[in-house]
Amino acid sequence: MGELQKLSEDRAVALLVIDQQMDFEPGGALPVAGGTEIVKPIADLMRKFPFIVVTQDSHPPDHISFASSYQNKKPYDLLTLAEVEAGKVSGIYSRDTLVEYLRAVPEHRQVLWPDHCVVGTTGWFMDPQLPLERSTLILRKGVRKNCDSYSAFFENDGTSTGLSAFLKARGIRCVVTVGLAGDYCVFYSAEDARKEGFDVYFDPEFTRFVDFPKGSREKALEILKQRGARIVSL
Ligand code: VGL
Ligand code: ZN
Repeated sequence: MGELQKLSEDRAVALLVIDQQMDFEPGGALPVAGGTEIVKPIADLMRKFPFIVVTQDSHPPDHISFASSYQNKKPYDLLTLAEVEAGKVSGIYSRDTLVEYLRAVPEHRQVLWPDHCVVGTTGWFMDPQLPLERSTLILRKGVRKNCDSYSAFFENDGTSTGLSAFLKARGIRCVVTVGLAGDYCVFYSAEDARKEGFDVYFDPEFTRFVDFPKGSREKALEILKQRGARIVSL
């Protein structure tokens, strides 16, 4: 029996479909190269697994992660704690708000993104080829204006989404992580799943990478390996 079949028949396994939304596919606001190629394979996985969590990146306009919320910032710039503390950043967020946020997030910095996945816009919708009716849970994340959320488990400031408890309450011990993007939301979700004690299967065939900053694809795979995720070909 193949590994995929074993996983899909194991009642302790959940498929996590991360942010397979139109804005992350080519033609969207934050396109991930090759993001369309994985839709059919993921749809097939969704027809095999009985327990599926789908996440949907869901931002209000003026989100803290949007470059457009700042003066003198453009998409893919970094926002750092040091420049905020030095008074070099202005925009719709107060210095106090930004300092508080950046103190709480990994590496005290935020990549600034093009506006994307604004609730209700075309790009926010899940790819229509996904059989969403099969989902056990559709989890919206990144909803708070003042905080980004890459991981399905914890927002970037550490606030829990409740997903870990949700899965554990239903006997899930293992997750298969797929979707977009492999070095952001899929990576952080897989990493947090390991931290929460889940077995993790990560198949690079079912994700695509932003690879920004350059090398983030390799870095993500390396960290996941170190954390004991299984990088496999299903
Ligand atoms: C994502 C950047 C910003 C993702 C979401 O789904 O990987 N990346 N928001
Ligand atoms: Zn986002």
